[in-house]
Formats: sequence, structure tokens, C-alpha cells
Amino acid sequence: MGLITHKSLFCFFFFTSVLFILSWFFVLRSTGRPLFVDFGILPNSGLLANADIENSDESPYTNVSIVEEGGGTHNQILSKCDSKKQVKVFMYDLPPEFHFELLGWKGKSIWPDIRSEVPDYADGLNLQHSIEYWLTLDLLNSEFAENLSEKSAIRVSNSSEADVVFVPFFSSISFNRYSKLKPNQKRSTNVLLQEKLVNFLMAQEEWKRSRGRDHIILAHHPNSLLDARMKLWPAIFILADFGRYPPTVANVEKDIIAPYRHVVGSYVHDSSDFDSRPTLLYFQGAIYRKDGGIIRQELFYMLKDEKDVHFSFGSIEKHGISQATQGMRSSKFCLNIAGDTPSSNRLFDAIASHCVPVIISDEIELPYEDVLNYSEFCIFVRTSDALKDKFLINLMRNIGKEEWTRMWRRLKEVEIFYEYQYPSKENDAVQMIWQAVSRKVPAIKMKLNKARRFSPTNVSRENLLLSASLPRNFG
Ligand SMILES: *[C@@H]1O[C@H](CO)[C@@H](O)[C@H](O)[C@H]1NC(C)=O
Ligand SMILES: *[C@@H]1O[C@H](CO)[C@@H](O)[C@H](O)[C@H]1NC(C)=O
Ligand SMILES: *[C@@H]1O[C@H](CO)[C@@H](O)[C@H](O)[C@H]1NC(C)=O
Ligand SMILES: *[C@@H]1O[C@H](CO)[C@@H](O)[C@H](O)[C@H]1NC(C)=O
Ligand SMILES: CC(=O)N[C@H]1CO[C@H](CO)[C@@H](O)[C@@H]1O
Repeated sequence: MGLITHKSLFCFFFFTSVLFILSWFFVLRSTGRPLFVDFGILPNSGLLANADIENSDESPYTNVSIVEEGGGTHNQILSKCDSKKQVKVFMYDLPPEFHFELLGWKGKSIWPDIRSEVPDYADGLNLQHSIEYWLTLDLLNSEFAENLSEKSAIRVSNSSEADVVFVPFFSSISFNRYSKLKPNQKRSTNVLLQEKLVNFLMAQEEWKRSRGRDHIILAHHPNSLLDARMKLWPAIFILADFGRYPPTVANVEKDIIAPYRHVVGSYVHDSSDFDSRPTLLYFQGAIYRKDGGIIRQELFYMLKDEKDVHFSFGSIEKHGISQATQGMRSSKFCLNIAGDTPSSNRLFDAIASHCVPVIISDEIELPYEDVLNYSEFCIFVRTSDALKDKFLINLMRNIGKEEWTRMWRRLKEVEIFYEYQYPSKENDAVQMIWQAVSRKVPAIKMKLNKARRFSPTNVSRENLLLSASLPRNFG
């Protein structure tokens, strides 16, 4: 009995559902309206006209891509977009202990007057994470620069006019230099600064207004901001990679990957060619790494007997930057193997040396990959393939002079995108990062508008859910 009733009930339910859906369909059709969307309410159907945007000459998107054949045009295309998408940045006037004082600057004001003095960043390997320094200088400079049209970001003093809010905490140098306990300290300066920063931000109207979603926070060193990152995660991080972040805290949709500053010098008058670079494949790095180190060892045993391969262990620091410079400049290809983080400055050293990068790092995220086709100047090899006998070496040997030269030429065109400098110039790393920020702005605005659907005094459901879910994920 039970079975029959179940079955017939189900049939009945199914039948009525189908009937209901069909009748709904017919009712909608008979009113002459398209399903679900009421075109009538859109002003002049402007939104829909824009759907055809890719074919329109005035489209802001048409020529955003710098993935263009023929080097000459891409810079022009980029600069055209610059003027359209200049991002307005409000910068907190954080006390100097958060920024230039960490570099040893002792001034009486909040910011150095960069027209007369530009404090130096720390030297050596510290420089690879100096992104915080270059971006801050560029914002300070935007107040004095004569030609604002060249800038991808300008500082505004009224935060309600800003697209994003910039938090000028030099977290990488704070980690590198101030993580050790001083004799009379219970907690390191690096930890204390992060705590202060969190307290400061939580008290700001700008933060409360957006719950931090429109804030830009720098944490380029993988270990920087270790304590504060779990509290500041709604913000947009500028990072080297996502290796040490849970995907909910940092991810490629929300955040921005910035290049390392290369530590070997730029190859200015590079007149080398395929034949004048004797080494086929170059790798210099540490062998024993926590994760991903196994592949380095396996590759070492696979490649160590090939005569035109340089594969040696030891950090660049130990062996001298000049030796690495020499090695990369006299090699056709430079290996980048995942280490304890998916990224490393080796890739950017290779680009600066015009040595075609061979990337073996399945998880790597690359800077500006939304507008740049890395396959034009890099070779990607899956880890599983690289570990096959002779796969890598055969692949390298089969790349001929013509193909290599094409990649080498492209390297010379794109190297400017990885150059940090002050004053910043068109299309260098600083401008490219600001442009990456400006590409995030529409998504930020959408998130903010969504969050404002409900009365501002009543915290929206979404916000409650977001803040409630964090501690549980990472408890
Ligand atoms: C400002 O820069 C733009 C773009 O590079 C250039 O066309 C213009 O001539 C410059 N103006 C001045 C006053 O230097
Ligand atoms: C900032 O801009 C908003 C909106 O444009 C304006 O209402 C406000 O008065 C401005 N604040 C200051 C201090 O200028
Ligand atoms: C990226 O570059 C590679 C190598 O030049 C090319 O084969 C590929 O079609 C390019 N991809 C796009 C989307 O243009
Ligand atoms: C918040 O929302 C509730 C229910 O929607 C309403 O009764 C209450 O008055 C609101 N509170 C404020 C401060 O607007
Ligand atoms: C606005 C703009 O520069 N449009 C150009 C985009 O690129 C196409 C072809 O590459 C040109 O024909 C357009 O003039």
C-alpha cells in the first residue's frame, strides 16, 4: 500500500509541476514580453546596446589588450587607455613608523618632501619586495608631477572622491628588518605594527563604509602581514603569490600579483643572439625546499650530465649577483622551478637578462596575466611532464633559432613592465600595477553597491555572514 501511494503521489506531483511550468511559459509568451528581463525599463536600452561593445569603436575594452602582434603598437594602445582609466587613490596619512621610518628616515612631518629628499629603500635582497616603496613614492609624486596625464593613479585628498583607499604600510621591510625581538620586547615591532594597523583601520570611516573592500594593502613578502592578513582580508592585497594564503583570504579574482623587483641588473645593450649564448639551460637555486623541492632534485639528476646545462645549487646571495647575471646573460633558457612558494624573483631576473624563462610551477600566478600573453616569451612545462625522462631536454633542443629569437625580441619589449623606478615612467611596473588596480575597480564598485542594498544602519546579511564565517575557517 505504502509503495503505491508513494509512487502515485510522486507521479501526481511531477505531472502538476510540468503543467505549472508550461502554463507559466504560455502566459509569459502571450503577453509578448521576453522571459524575465523587462527591456522597457532600461533607459534607451543603453545597457543592451553596449552588449555589442566589442565591435564598437568607442568601446573602452576594444584595445585594452596588449596582446598584439608587432611591437610598435602596443605601447600606444596602453597609453590611450591610461587617460581613460586613471584611478583615484586616497592614501591614509599613517604615522611614519608604518613606512619611511622603517627605512631609517627621521623626519618631522608624516611624509618626506620628495621634491628635496627621496629616502633610499634597504639594499640587497630586501629590494625584491620593495613594491610598497615605489607605489607610495608614485602617489606622493602625483601631487607635484607636471604631467598628470602620464600617470595611471593620482592621489586625491577627499576619500569620497576616491576609487580605492591605499594603506601605506611597508609590510615587507617590516618583516625583513623588524621581526626579531629586541632585548626589552615581548613582541616584535613587526607584530606590534600589524596590531596597531588593524586597530587603526577598524576605526576609520573609510574602512567601515566599505568593510575594507576598496582598500589596497601591500604584502609582497610571502611572510609579511602574517598576523593581520586574516583580519584585513576583505581588502585587495598586492602579493607575490598566493602560496601561503587560504583561497578565501586571497585569490586571483580579488587580489593583484605584482612582480618581484629583479636583483640582477637590466641588460641594456643586449646584442647577444641564439648562437652567442653558449649555455642551453640555466638554473641556480637552493635544492632543499620544503614543498616542491623534490622536483628540483629529480631534475638535477636528470640534467646534470648534459654538457650545455648549468644546474647548480646555492642561493644567488651566496654565489654573488654578478655571477648569476653573467650566467643568465649567456644562457638561452632559464629554469624557474617551484620552490617553497610558487613564485620567485628568478623569473624576473631571467626577464631582465632576456633569458627565455622555462616555468615549471603548476600553481604559479603571473603579474598582469589578464592583459599579457606569457606564452609569447615563456615556456610552460607541467611538472608531471618535466619529470618524464628526457622530456625537458628534448623540448629545449627542439626550439630553433627562429622561435627563440622571436621570444627574445618579445622579452625586450615587455621588460619595461617589470621595471620599478622613481620617478615612474609610462608602462613600467608601477604604472602596470595601478592599471591592474583600475581593472579591479568595477568589481569593487559592484560589491559595494550590492552591500548597500539594505539600510546602512542595519548591517546587511551578507556582511554578517562574511564576518561570521572567517574565524571558523581559520580557527
Ligand atoms: C604629457 O604627457 C602626454 C602623454 O605622454 C604628452 O602627449 C603631452 O605632450 C605631455 N604634456 C606635457 C606638458 O609635457
Ligand atoms: C568630499 O567630497 C564630498 C562629495 O563630493 C563632499 O560632500 C565633501 O564635502 C568633501 N569633503 C571635503 C572635506 O572636502
Ligand atoms: C599567445 O601566444 C602564443 C605564442 O605566440 C600563441 O600561440 C597564442 O595563440 C597566443 N594566445 C592568444 C590568446 O593570443
Ligand atoms: C533594522 O531593520 C529592522 C527590520 O527590518 C527594523 O525594525 C529596524 O528598525 C532597523 N533598525 C534601524 C536602526 O534602522
Ligand atoms: C579606439 C581605438 O583605438 N580603436 C582601434 C582598436 O584597434 C582596431 C584594430 O586593431 C582599430 O581599427 C581601432 O581604430
